[in-house]
Amino acid sequence: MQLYFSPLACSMATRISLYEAEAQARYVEVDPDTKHLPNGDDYRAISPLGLVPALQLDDGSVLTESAAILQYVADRFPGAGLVPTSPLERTRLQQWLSFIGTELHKALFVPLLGDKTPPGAREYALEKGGSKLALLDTHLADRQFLLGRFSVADAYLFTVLTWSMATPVDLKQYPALSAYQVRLRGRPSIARALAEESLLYAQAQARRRKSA
Ligand SMILES: N[C@@H](CCC(=O)N[C@@H](CS)C(=O)NCC(=O)O)C(=O)O
Repeated sequence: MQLYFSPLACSMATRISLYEAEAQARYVEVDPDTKHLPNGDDYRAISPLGLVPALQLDDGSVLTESAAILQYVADRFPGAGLVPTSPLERTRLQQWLSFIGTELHKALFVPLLGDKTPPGAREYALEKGGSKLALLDTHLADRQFLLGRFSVADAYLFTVLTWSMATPVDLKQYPALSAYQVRLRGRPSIARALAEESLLYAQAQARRRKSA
């Protein structure tokens, strides 16, 4: 299988999950501005919206949407225990994946990170986002992970939280969430993904500066 990703984007959650599962996979970088692949092909021929992640399976079929891809990876490698087995806990996992994808990724971080965000939208997102971060902080006050053990939802939450450093979101206001971030950073799959993607991000930025 082949993961289409951009460095430090939400696709990093799938990379972390693939590392957790010790899965064999290829990683293909997508330029988020041009939508080009390293071989010059247009990524939109693979995934029409040009968004990462996309996971191409060995039969050529393509999966999109983080919540779906993450669960596919977890189901494909059940030995890694990346999703709960009971129906109720599996639904809780989906609850968290939806929460992270909608309330945090799209509603909070996209307006804060966007360079074309309309005036006032950043402040609105930041104000609305406070209660979402506070909810997570309360939930994590007496837990190591979102569920009883590490799951693909933690891979996604960790990825989204890394974006806070480029925004006015101050995680220090949320001690349990901050501690969670620090704790997860020490996990081998996460440390490896973060180091690799930080380097690729810096290289992509240098290429962008050179061509500007
Ligand atoms: N709903 C999609 C959203 C994916 C998404 O927004 N990806 C971002 C990176 S985190 C992207 O590719 N942005 C490039 C763009 O907006 O052109 C998912 O959950 O996978």
